[in-house]
Amino acid sequence: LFPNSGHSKILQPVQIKPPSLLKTNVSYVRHPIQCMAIYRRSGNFEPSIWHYDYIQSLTTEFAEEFYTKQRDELKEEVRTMLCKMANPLPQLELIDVIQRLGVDYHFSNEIKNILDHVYNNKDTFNRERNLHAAALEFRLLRAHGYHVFADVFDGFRDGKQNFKESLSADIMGMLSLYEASFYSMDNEIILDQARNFSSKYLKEFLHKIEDTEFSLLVRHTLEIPLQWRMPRLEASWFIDVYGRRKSISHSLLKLAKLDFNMVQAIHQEDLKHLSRWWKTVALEEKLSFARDRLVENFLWTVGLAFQSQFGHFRRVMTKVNALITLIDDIYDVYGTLEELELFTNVVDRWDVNAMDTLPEYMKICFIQLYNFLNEVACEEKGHQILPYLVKAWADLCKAYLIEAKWYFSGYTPSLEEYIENAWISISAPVILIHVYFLVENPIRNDGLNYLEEHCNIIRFASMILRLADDLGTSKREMETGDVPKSIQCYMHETGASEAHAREHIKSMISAAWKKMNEEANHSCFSKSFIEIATNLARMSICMYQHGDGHTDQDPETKNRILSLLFQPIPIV
Ligand code: LA6
Ligand code: MN
Ligand code: MN
Ligand code: MN
Ligand code: MN
Repeated sequence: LFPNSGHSKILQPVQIKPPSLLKTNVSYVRHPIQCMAIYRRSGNFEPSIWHYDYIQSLTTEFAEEFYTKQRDELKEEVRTMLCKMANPLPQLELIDVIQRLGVDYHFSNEIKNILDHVYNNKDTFNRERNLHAAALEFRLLRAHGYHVFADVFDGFRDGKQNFKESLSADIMGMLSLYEASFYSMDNEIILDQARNFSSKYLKEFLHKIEDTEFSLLVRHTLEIPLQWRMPRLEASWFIDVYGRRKSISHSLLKLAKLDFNMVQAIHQEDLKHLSRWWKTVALEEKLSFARDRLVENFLWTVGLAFQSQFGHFRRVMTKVNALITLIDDIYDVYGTLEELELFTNVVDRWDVNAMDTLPEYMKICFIQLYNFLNEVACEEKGHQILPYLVKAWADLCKAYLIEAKWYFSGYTPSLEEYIENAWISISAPVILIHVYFLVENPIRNDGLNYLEEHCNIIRFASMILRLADDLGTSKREMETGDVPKSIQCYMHETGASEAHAREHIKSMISAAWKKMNEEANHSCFSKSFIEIATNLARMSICMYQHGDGHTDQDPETKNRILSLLFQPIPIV
C-alpha cells in the first residue's frame, strides 16, 4: 500500500513550481497504435442528466446570513432542553433523535458529557428490567467509542443462553436490540444471537401490523440498520418521520430543517465550483467514452462529510472520485491492453517525459492527474506527501492492470485471489489516503508510518465498498464485458447459483462491518478519519442499494440527489 524505502524513484517527488501546470494542448507524436484498427468496448454510458447550466442556476434563500441568528437561537433552546433532562433514558432517546436528525454535531460537548456520565454510572442505571434502555445505551456508547461489553445483555437470556422468548412481546426492545447488534465486533456471539432473535420477531410484527409510525421504523431498520446508513439521507428521511409525531420538540424539528437547508446551500456552492472545473475536463472529446457523473461523484463526498466546514474536503475529494471514475473506465472499457501497460508504467514512473508514448486520450488524462496531485501536494505545506499519493495511484493502476490482464486472457480467479487485488482496485485506498492528508491536522510525524502499519481500517472499508459495488454493478459489467467480479468468482469456484453467491457476498459484507467496528473502536486515528472511513462504507451501501447508483441515473438515485442537494425542506 505504501512506499517503502526501496522505491527511490517514487520517493523523489517531481519538483513543480506553480504556475507551471501543464496544458492539455501539448503537441505529441502520433503513436503507431492509432493506425491500426482497434477494437474497443463501449460502456454506452448515458450523458449526465444534471446539466452545467442547471447546476450554475441553483439558488436558495438559505444561503442568507439572515438565518444564522435564527439557527443560533434554536440551538440554544435545544441545548437547554438536553441539559435540563434529569433521567438517563429520556436523555439517551433525545440524543438518538438529535443524531438521526443530523444536528448532533452542534452538541458534541453536551452529548459527550451525558455519555461520560452514563458510562461512569452504568451500574445505577437499571438496565436489567428494560431491554430497550440497555440496548440503546449500549449502541450509543459503542458508537461514541466507549468500551462496553456485550455482556450487558446476559440478563436477558435464560439458563440455556438463549434470549428469553417473553421479550419478543416488547417490540420496542426488539427494535433497539436489533440496531445495537450492528455494533458488534468479531466473535461476539451474543450479538449474533441478538440479531437473529430480534429480526425474527420484527419480521413477524410487520406481518401483523401495517401502518403505524412504528411499523415504518421497523421496515426502515430491517432494510438497512442505522449503523450502515448514510447520515445525510437518514436525516432527510427522519425529519419527515419526526415531523409527523404527536409529541415532539418543535424547536428541535425546526433546527433540523433549517440546518439541513443551510448546509445544502453550502453544498450547492461546492457543486457550482466543481462543475466549472469539470466542464473543462468533460469537454475533452477524447474522453467522452467515460462516465460523466460529477453530481454522483459529489454525492459520495457529502456522504463522507456533509458539514459546512468540509467544503474544501468535498471539492478535493470530488476531483479524486471523478479521476478515479475516468481512469477506471479507461482500464475497464476503452483501453487496449498495450495502452494500459503504457499508462500504468507512466503513472508508476511519474514522469511527464515518458508521456510521449501514450495515445492522446491517455495523455490528457495523465496531465489531469499529474496537475491535480501536484496541486494537492503543494497545498500541504511542510510535508512531502506527493510520494504517498503517487504510490497509492500507481498501486491502483497496477491493480486495474491485473484485472485487465485477467479479462483479456479470459481468466477467472478464485474468490480469494480476486479479493486480494479487488480491495485495491475499488480505489478506497486512494480515496482514504487523500482523506487522511485532508483531515489529519497536523499530520503527525509518525503518522505516515502508522498509516502504513495500521491500514486495517482502510482494508475493511475497502472490502465493504468492493463487495457492495460488485452486488450493484456486476450486471452492467457482465453486459459490457469486464473481469469476473466477486459473485462470478464465487459461482465459478463453488458451482453456486447467482442467488446463493449474492447471499454469500452479503455475509462477507456483514463480517467486514464487524471488523470495521472493531478497528474503529480501538484505532489511534483521529475521530474524523475513523468517521469518514466508516462513512465510506455507509455510502457504498447507499449508492448500490438499488443497483448501480453511481452510473445508471436510476429514479431512486435521481430522487436522492434532488432531495439531498437541490430541494430545500419546507420549513413550516
Ligand atoms: C465504480 O465503478 C467506480 F467508478 C468506483 C471507482 C467505485 C467507487 C467510487 C468512487 C467514490 P465500477 P469497478 C469514485 O463499478 O470497475 O466500474 O472497480 O468500479 O468495479
Ligand atoms: Mn469499472
Ligand atoms: Mn475497474
Ligand atoms: Mn463495479
Ligand atoms: Mn487494532
